[in-house]
Amino acid sequence: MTDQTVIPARAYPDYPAIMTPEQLQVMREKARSDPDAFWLEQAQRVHWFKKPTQGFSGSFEKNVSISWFADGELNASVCCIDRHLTEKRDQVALISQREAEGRSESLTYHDLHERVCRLANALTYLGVKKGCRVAICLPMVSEAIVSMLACTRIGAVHVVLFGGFSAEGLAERLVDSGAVVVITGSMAWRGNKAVPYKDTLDEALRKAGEKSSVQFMLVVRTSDEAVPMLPGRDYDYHDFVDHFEADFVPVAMHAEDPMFMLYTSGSTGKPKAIVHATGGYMVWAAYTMGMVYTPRANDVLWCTADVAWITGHTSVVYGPLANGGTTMISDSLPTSPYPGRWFDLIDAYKVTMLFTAPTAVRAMMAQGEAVVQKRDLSSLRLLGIAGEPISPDAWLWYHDVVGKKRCPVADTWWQTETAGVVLGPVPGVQSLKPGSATMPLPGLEMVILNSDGKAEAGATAGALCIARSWPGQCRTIWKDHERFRQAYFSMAPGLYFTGDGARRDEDGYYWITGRMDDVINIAGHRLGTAEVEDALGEDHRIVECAAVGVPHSVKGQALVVFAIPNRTAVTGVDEKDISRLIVNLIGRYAAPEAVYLVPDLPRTRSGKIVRRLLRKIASGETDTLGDLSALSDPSIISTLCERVRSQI
Ligand code: 6R9
Repeated sequence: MTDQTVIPARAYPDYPAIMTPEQLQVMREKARSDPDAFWLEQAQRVHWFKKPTQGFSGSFEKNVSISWFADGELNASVCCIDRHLTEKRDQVALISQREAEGRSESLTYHDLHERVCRLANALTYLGVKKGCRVAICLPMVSEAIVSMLACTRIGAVHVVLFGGFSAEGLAERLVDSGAVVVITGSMAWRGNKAVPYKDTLDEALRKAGEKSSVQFMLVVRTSDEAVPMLPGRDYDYHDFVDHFEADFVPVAMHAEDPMFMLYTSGSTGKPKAIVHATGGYMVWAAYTMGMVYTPRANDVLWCTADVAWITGHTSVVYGPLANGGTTMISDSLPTSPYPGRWFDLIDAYKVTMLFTAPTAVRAMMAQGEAVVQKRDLSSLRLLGIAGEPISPDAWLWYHDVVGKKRCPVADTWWQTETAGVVLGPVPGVQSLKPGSATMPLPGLEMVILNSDGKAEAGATAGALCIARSWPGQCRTIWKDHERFRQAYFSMAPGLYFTGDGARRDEDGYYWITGRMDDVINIAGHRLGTAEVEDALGEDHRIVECAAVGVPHSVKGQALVVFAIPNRTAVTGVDEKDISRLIVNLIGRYAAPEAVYLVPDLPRTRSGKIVRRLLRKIASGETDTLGDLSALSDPSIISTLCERVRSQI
């Protein structure tokens, strides 16, 4: 680990830092000594119909109850649109670049207001009221963002569903959430693959049958081909919505009224819907994005996350718009239709802040430096990262090659459950360490429990927990508060357990070591799969790798490694080299049972490696792989199975 590399904040003299290090320290101290006063002050970042006078109430103990700004009233769409209408009416709020259609669309705050109001009227006409759930299953088109905001204008709870879910997966979520309306598209292109949104939803609704509460479906026409519409249930989005009035009086929401739910995976297979509350979420989106991404005049923030993820909610929609920024969406891929596509889009749209996942950085790295050097990336001023650990190597590549050492890299650690950034730098204010998500934003009290369950101050390692509630904390799991309590509050009394392991160094910087549930035990030696991956990640000959534990008759568990070799490296790497590297960097006990060189790894569309599948493939349990439809490229599975079979 290269904790020794420190890039001082003064390395970016031109970066418009929002405060001095001393001011940041004052904020931290204030948040610590008087949290309620601190958060009530931060709450002023959003527009309230009725300003709150209460901060936090509740407890992490017993049944767990969490409430913030309880006497406040607001509407999220007003925080994101109406409050900017006087000063920024003609400023672009949303750029939607449509690779599939070869065109883009820019909506000003005024346009966005009109579109959101029309849809709010249309949904109301269909019977949607405050508290109703509305499912949104759309590709990256402007209607996705308009739909989310229109729900919040009515007070309906949006449930954004990933378009890559199978019909089975969608049916389960539609039934569980009790959605009454679905907003979808006819289809989408992902690279050169067609994704049939409407067909899959039709099938999902057939499967759900009586158990579904869906009465209407609005279909955005995303291709020229006609899709079958069910009379009385299905409406063409624009034919229907565009006739409604472009004004809608926003519904005043209590701060604790639910704003949206988002399905995420836990340690069990059953998906869980994380519930976020209106007031706390909006303050959190405005605060975290205001601290880390800080939109200024003429800034364009392009967060490449799919809208069906928490990053898509907070970093694409609510964070940038609450701060009056310009947000960009795109249905492009970094390597398709040609390597370097994203760099051309950055130049074409003068993107100033690029926020992506480490997996995309690694994909760019694999294309080689020459692809970047050919492009003009001078519009960029900040680079962001979230979603998974990034190796110091990849971090430095992003920083040096894409950012030309001019742009700070903000590695931000957060979760669906935290709603926004928890660990991350205030750019230009804090020194950066490649591979570290820096430290908590003011107001977050992190605790690391070591293997004895003790919380030590200073340098330590163990289970990453949060000691005190923060406004963006999720309130419950939909219809299963007990599961919520069990999953997050049962490990240590009075602490929220993140599920992640972390190390804190002498300077107070945090290094995420990966999910605690991915720890394997080889003959009594505990080994983090992330430890192995970090070790290999430092070798230039390996683009990316995943380590998993498989059952072993003698040692209990054994390590298996899947690695993507870097074809652009000067020297190659083979299986034996990889074993040797691990033994040398970690120890003999970590010597892998098998190493497979592979062209790619199974990933979700948000880029996370699906280790569950790798474990099964590595242990030869290939007939129980389950549903593969949420993978970004399911065809990789047969390649991996073949590779494993041929090496046995
Ligand atoms: C925002 C998001 C949450 C899990 C989280 C952790 C991993 C997220 C990270 C990171 C290392 C970072 N994670 N950010 N690991 N460094 N900067 O991704 O939410 O989809 O809920 O995933 O992702 O393991 O617990 P979500």
